[in-house]
Amino acid sequence: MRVWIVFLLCLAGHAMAAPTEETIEEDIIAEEDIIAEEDIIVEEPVVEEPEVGANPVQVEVGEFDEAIDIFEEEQVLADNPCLDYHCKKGKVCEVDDDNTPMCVCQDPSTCASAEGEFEHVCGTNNATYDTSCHFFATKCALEGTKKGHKLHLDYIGPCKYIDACLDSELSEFPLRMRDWLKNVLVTLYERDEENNLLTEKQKLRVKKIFENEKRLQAGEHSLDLLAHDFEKNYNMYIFPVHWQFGQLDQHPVDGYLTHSELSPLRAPLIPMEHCTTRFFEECDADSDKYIALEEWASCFGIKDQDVDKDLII
Ligand SMILES: *[C@@H]1O[C@H](CO)[C@@H](O)[C@H](O)[C@H]1NC(C)=O
Ligand SMILES: [Ca+2]
Ligand SMILES: [Ca+2]
Repeated sequence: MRVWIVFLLCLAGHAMAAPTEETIEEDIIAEEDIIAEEDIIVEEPVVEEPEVGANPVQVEVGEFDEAIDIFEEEQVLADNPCLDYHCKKGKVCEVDDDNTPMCVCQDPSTCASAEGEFEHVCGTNNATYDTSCHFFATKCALEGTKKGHKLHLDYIGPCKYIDACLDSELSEFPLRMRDWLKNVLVTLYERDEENNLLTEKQKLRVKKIFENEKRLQAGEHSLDLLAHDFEKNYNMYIFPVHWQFGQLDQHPVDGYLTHSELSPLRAPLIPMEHCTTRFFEECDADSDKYIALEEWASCFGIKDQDVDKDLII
């Protein structure tokens, strides 16, 4: 159960680091890249692989470092057109002969080397990369090829043997996940006095859950109790399941989760919960590689008539 608490912190950290202007800007540029590189045939838009495995500590340190870099560069290279030009992960900015900035694939050898195993990542090709920088630089070099299209960041940490997920174990997964999602939201609600992690509408919904005395408190619960609570307090789970979907459905906001969009949730979880991969695979009931809101809700036991797109915004 400790796993879920650690995970809670990870996600809370991610949510707090959430949608910044920078991310939006990166997306716009990512789209420009696609237009500029029309000669490369891609079957679907190349989307930004979101930051994975961010915990509150890493996020703070990382942002601090970046702030210092920018400050120093501003003084030295005030007229460098790359300064305010953001490239998506795996690319870096370079200027061409006309001093126009453009994004090119980063040479993996320019990535900072890992400070420990915890920085390694495992690709869907079951190859370990030193850091996510190495992974995205390598993926960039394969852009436009079938191999590159299929390659995704699978999970945080070096590749390892992962036990097969048994049917009985698979059925336990949504029980715990649902309970966890509800607790993440309540925790955000409790912390969210002024920093607006939740919108007013969302707060009202979570307030109802928070103030419900019958609510199962966060902590270790037997699977029987979790199952019983879901049956008895089913309504309390509807919003948390929708909310998580909305958190992930960002690139683009279209009611479908791609592999990349799911990554912030999957990647830290897989090494700890061996049913993660199978759960999300089966969640894509029609096997079109996207998890639609209806598919997502149904994986978590939400009835069809309670699936509501308006709950997400
Ligand atoms: C992936 O690589 C790890 C470590 O090299 C190995 O133990 C594991 O069996 C591999 N998994 C698969 C599915 O090949
Ligand atoms: Ca989407
Ligand atoms: Ca699907």
